[in-house]
Amino acid sequence: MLIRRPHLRGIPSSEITPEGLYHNRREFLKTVAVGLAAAAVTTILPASALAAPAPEAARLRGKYDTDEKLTPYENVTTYNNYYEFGVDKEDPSNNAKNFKPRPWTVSVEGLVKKPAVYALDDLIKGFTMEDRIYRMRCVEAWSMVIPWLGFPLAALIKRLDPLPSAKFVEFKTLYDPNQMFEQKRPLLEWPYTEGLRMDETVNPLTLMAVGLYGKSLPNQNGAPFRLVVPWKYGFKGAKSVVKIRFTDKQPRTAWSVANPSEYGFYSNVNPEVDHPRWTQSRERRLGEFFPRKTLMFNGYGDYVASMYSGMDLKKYF
Ligand SMILES: Nc1nc2c(c(=O)[nH]1)N[C@H]1C(S)=C(S)[C@@H](COP(=O)(O)O)O[C@H]1N2
Ligand SMILES: [Mo]
Repeated sequence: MLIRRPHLRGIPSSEITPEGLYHNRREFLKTVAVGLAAAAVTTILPASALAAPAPEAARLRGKYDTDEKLTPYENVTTYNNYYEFGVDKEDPSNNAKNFKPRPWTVSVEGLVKKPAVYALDDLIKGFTMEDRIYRMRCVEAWSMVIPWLGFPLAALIKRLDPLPSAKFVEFKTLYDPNQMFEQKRPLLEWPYTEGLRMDETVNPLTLMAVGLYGKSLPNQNGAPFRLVVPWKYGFKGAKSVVKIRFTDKQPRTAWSVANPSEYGFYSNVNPEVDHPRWTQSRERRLGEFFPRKTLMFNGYGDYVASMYSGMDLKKYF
């Protein structure tokens, strides 16, 4: 199986390999090499990830990429929300080390013409992996810039062929309390569940990511397969997805079930709708001192605002 991956576009090598990260990258390459040899993975990790980054001159940022400075790999992979592995930011990187993202199956269910339990590699076979540099905004008012590696969810939706009656898609994370110890207590309704309206799933910004920084996803970032929706608060991006269900009803979602007055279904980044306990008008970019102004739809309004025209976004928050 061959997946073509364009080189990381527009990323100065100083950002790909920030000082102090060089070692990490070497460690990573070793891990990948070992993983490939040991498991004979029918790789979702493109062979090119093993090679050195492409020459500077060959890189161009794509239409959807932000040209803001990347958040260092170190921060992206050690400052995480993944409650299954602990509630502190550094917990997931420490506690997900032994998580097994292979072999992996995804159950496709509901109002769709091709329901089945798919091996992940079959599910995404032939899709071109793209680098997409997105601003990501957490509901807790911090943000990062992450170079994701993935493919538009629209491609998968098309492949699975939903019935006309399907209006929403639900995504569920793995439920495995033996690997995910926090699932032994009722922190959230497990498994972690998220959902999108059908038009949101096929918006060209919406990705299923299998990697970041040109490498396969670290466990703490949702290996092997997670949702990325850059105009919404980070919690919409369900990690380690094992179930995709097409439905005619708006799905229950983990955070709105936990606290419906604080977290809605839409969760579009909106500086004008404050969280009941803090402002959403500002954010702290990881690695920066002064707060930034939060942008409507996290700055992606040109691509997404029309999906919500006529909706009262204070009501549908
Ligand atoms: N299964 C699962 N997915 C999850 C979460 C979680 O706790 N469990 N946290 C969410 C939140 S609040 C954020 S901000 C993003 C963080 O993604 P990152 O750690 O890759 O930056 O993951 C989201 N996806
Ligand atoms: Mo978040």
